[in-house]
Amino acid sequence: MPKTDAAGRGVWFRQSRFALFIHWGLYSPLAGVWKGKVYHGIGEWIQCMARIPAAEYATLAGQWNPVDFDAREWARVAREAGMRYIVLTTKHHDGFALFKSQVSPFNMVEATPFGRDIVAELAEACRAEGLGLGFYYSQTQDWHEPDAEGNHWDAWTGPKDFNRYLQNKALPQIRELLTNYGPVALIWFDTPGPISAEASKSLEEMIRALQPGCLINSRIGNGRGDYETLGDSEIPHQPVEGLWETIDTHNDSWGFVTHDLNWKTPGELAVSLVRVVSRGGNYMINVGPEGSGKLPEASVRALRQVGEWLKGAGPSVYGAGPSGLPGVPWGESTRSGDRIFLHVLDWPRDGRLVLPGVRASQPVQARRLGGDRSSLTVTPCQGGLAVALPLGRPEELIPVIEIENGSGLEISPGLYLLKGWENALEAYQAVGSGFVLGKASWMEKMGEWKHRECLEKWTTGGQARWEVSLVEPGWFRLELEYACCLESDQSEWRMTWGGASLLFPMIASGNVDSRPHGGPLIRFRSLCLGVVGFETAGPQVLTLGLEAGEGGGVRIGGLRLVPVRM
Ligand code: H79
Repeated sequence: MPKTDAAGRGVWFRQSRFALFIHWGLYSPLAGVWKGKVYHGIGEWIQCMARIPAAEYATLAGQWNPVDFDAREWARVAREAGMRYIVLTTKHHDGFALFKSQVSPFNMVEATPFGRDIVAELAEACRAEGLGLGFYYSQTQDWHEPDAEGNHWDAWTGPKDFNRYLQNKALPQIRELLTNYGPVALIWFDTPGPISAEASKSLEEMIRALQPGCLINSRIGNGRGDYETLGDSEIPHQPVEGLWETIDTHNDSWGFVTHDLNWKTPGELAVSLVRVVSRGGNYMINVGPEGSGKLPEASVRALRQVGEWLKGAGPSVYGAGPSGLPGVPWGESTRSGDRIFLHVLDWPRDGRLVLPGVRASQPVQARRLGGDRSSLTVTPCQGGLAVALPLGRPEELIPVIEIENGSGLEISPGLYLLKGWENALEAYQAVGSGFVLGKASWMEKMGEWKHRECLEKWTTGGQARWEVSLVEPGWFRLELEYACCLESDQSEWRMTWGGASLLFPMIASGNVDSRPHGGPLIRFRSLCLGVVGFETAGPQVLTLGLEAGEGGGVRIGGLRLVPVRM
């Protein structure tokens, strides 16, 4: 069910679009290492991965003195990145509170030599920098508390009573957070797990009573909350209704670990931001400050460059949403009021940017956003409109073209193939029977989720069709993106496209059903099916069907049509 924001709390949220998530806690100084052993999973899970008893873990607080902590610096980095709010882990699953709490002495002020209230300082810094302030609070898991969920390695004795933990710690601590630090933009819950409907309700009621304007994310559990948090790092293919966000992290871990250098580039961050906004959501990117409080240099550099880009590109992001234009292989598009923004991720080599399925009922005004503002020529072409661009790609993270009078465009929705570009046909765009549209989710290392929509649960005779419109004739190499379990190795499939009909065997892709830690591993790969020319522009159908063999272990991620010269 979409979160419709009937109460109107989400207006600022929709406008904001871009946020900073901060994971910082007792796990940060450990940086993924416990007693000399490196734990490869997400850093904030080290207590669980290393099965550190709660009492022993608690002694870390006595040694944590993060002398480089500077809330104002964190807030400044966020503001300069063009972000509009910050969400801090005030208490993660380990149960350690970064704020002064009467409820539990396991907190920054009482348990560390540092003795400062991190939340108070960040609240002050956010006010000074004009940012919204949000609090992550792990409501179900608390590995410090025998009554809460999550800690299955300590030999707690006595019956567990979740309600006792809820009444004695979670609710009173959230009350402190909503009472002591001024206006709170949002409370961010996580891993609802087995939380009962009554518990979710009591959390929500308390928040509403204390700060009626405070937003609540959907991980409060039981269908509650003002906005939907999608799966970690999950970006949907299509526009999603209502208020929602994608969360992501700058590398693979959330909390700081020394052995994770898999930083996303500034360009990749900007692309993810644009993809999320073009589907109607907010993008919240996480950084994990070091144990000392210092932000990783790579994160600061990357965020700064995104911020530079947003100085010009801001109107295409803040308050913007889906454009309604058909998908294109060269980029993404957003809309804000009457303005349509084209994010040119791949700059056309021939200087022709084709908008398929679009006709203009009046002259179209196009220019570069944040560029030299000179007009770009827009002309009708076969199957759509063409914007004439200079041959050289502007030096920006993502060049943006602005169309001022978007309401003058007549749009024919559909699935268009553009000559000369790598076109993707996604799973969700297929119609047919004998399969279901599902989602594969797995963790590659430990704790970092990967998601892929796919056509799965195939039965013999099942057939998926992609009905496309070819804008101009052209030659393509067809690649199949798929994952295949051993049991479906050599199952027989048929692909028909552009006059070709090809019977081929599926090849096991190396999935692993289950691993001791981290569940199954699903491996998508691509299989080249052949090179075929499409002779005529206009409607075309590509079909993929299971002819014989066991298809239950096959997941079809989609098709790619890679342009070739023949
Ligand atoms: O706060 C971040 C994560 O710590 C939290 N949500 C984001 C925002 C999160 N909670 N759970 N998970 C993410 C996924 C959990 C992965 C695990 Fe595991 C798989 C936990 C237990 C099995 C990997 C393997 C980590 C520990 C063992």
